[in-house]
Amino acid sequence: NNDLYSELKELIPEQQERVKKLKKDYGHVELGKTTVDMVLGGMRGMTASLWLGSSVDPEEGVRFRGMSIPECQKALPAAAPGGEPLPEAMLWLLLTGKTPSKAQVDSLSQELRSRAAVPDYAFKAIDALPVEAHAMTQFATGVMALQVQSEFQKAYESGIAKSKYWEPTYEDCMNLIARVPAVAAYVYRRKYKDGNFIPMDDSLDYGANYSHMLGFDDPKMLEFMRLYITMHSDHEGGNVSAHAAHLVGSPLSDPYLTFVAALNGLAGPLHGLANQEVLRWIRHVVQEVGTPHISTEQLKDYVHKTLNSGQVIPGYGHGVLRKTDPRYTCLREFALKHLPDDPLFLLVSKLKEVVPPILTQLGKVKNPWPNVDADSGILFNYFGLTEESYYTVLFGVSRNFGIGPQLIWDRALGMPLERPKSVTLEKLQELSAKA
Ligand code: FCX
Repeated sequence: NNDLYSELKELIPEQQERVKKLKKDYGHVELGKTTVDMVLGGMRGMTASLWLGSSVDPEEGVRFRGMSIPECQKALPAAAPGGEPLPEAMLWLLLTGKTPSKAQVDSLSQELRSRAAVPDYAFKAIDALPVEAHAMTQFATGVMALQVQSEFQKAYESGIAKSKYWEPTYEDCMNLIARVPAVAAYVYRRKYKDGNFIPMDDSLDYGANYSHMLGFDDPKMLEFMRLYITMHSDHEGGNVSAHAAHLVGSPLSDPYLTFVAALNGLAGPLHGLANQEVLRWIRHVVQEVGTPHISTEQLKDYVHKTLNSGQVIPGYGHGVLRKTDPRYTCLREFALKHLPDDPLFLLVSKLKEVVPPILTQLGKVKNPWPNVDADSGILFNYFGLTEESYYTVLFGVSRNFGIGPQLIWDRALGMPLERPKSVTLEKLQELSAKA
């Protein structure tokens, strides 16, 4: 099958059986205990939900459908042989668990282009906001307006059977993925380029088209955008954006409502907004010292100064990872290949030596190593996308690739409404006293 829908339709019955059997035969199996630490510590380490597309090992990092980042870079089709993986290929992999052929990826590119038309009222909804509104606010508003076209909502209103939920969900997810770049590019051009908009180019793949609509056509930037979207697509189900999507999708909120929930979580500075914060932090250092050629001692001083003022060092630390994020390493390798002498790249390289020992000395940071947000902004900045307050929108466009497939599977597998138990402080003390 070159067509993703047909491929998926074939896979669903087998997976439905698998889940049914697990529930029937092994529903009682314990996966771990819930401790007071988990309740007070943001549910760290609590295995609590199903996520098909990817999983994160604390030491090794993410695997997409069992494949490491280098394996994906090798196996997934690229725009030109030997190039970076196409985001469409990652979408196919996340949804089906299979590595697509180039023909399948091309067909998906074509399908997404054919779904890409954005209704004018979505742009008007953005226009209703002041230009100074944060890029994420403008983006989420535009995406929210796209919800008017939800196929799932229409189908539910006309009484669709539960067994068919996944079909309009698929339609919505594909439409949403197809339409989001034009909305995101509109925000960029409106906010930073005087509303000088650039239409989609029908000859380009997904990542290249997004870059083109933003106003960047350098072939290296197109490759970087493909890699960036692929790498940021998914990071298992527990991170704030994926978890928010999973929760909000669970009462059958349609994919648009679900994706906006994810974006709002992503806009938090401890999650996706960290990519903006990293560049902002670096710019402050450069401004203060007066040059990007900063000595190790000066850098150490600035790190201490940030920590002493009660702030975090953005781009470092993680809720699950305990080693350097392989997504960081992958983007760094791209930078080493294409911009080894860029002064800001040299600065973040120095930072990666300076920060971990200082964070380790604090004695409380579980992971002092760089995360995915530590170097992505440097690359965009190098290619001319210098407006850091836009960076989280780029992350958002890419997160759609992981969230959409999971939502389709949630509907196909008939996953229920999420409703975990909470506890009062009195009850927590009472239970603790008994233990
Ligand atoms: N700088 C300073 N302090 C840090 C730190 C950092 N980079 N990372 C962790 N800490 C501190 C925490 O603030 C916490 O302090 P507290 O006990 O006084 O409240 C302590 O160390 C223990 O936190 P830890 O268990 O290691 O980390 P958490 O799982 O609670 O939080 C995040 C993980 C990512 C939120 C944390 O490391 C952080 O704030 N990092 C900086 C922001 C960032 O880069 N976020 C992006 C993460 C990710 F890649 C993404 O989602 O995009």
